[in-house]
Amino acid sequence: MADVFVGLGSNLGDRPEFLRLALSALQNSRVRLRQCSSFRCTDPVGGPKQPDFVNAVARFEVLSKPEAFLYQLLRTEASLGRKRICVDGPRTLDLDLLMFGNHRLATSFLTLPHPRLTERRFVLEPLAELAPRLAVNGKTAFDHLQALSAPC
Ligand code: PH2
Ligand code: MG
Ligand code: MG
Repeated sequence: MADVFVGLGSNLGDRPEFLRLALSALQNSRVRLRQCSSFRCTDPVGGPKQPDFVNAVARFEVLSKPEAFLYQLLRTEASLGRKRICVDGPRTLDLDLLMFGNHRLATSFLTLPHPRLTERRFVLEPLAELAPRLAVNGKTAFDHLQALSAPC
């Protein structure tokens, strides 16, 4: 049973409802939702000019392998109207696999921990809300968040 963190984001349509639908669609005999952070409205980072996002992070217990769980995330995005039109563009639903237990992977399909996790406040804030002491690349989620806030 792996302790798994997923980043959720939406900036089209009924944004909180897409997040709620995703949380419920992901649960099955191999995937159990343990916790979800609060939903935050965030300014878009990168990509074209686009609407604000609603972001959250959820924690699951997962019996599947990491690649199988990533396929499940991609299928859930597609089933809730995700269209891949441009990089970092607007979307009904984005589900990013942030951490899968202590797995470290770098393949063309999947990198763990998620390579941009520690750069993104819209991910680190809800992650640190759920698990401030979670170790990510040798530092806690809380410390990564503090480092983002520190003046240079
Ligand atoms: N996702 C992106 C690009 N930019 N900005 C915010 N605020 N929230 C996101 O989820 C987000 C983004 C690509 O996945
Ligand atoms: Mg994303
Ligand atoms: Mg994504």
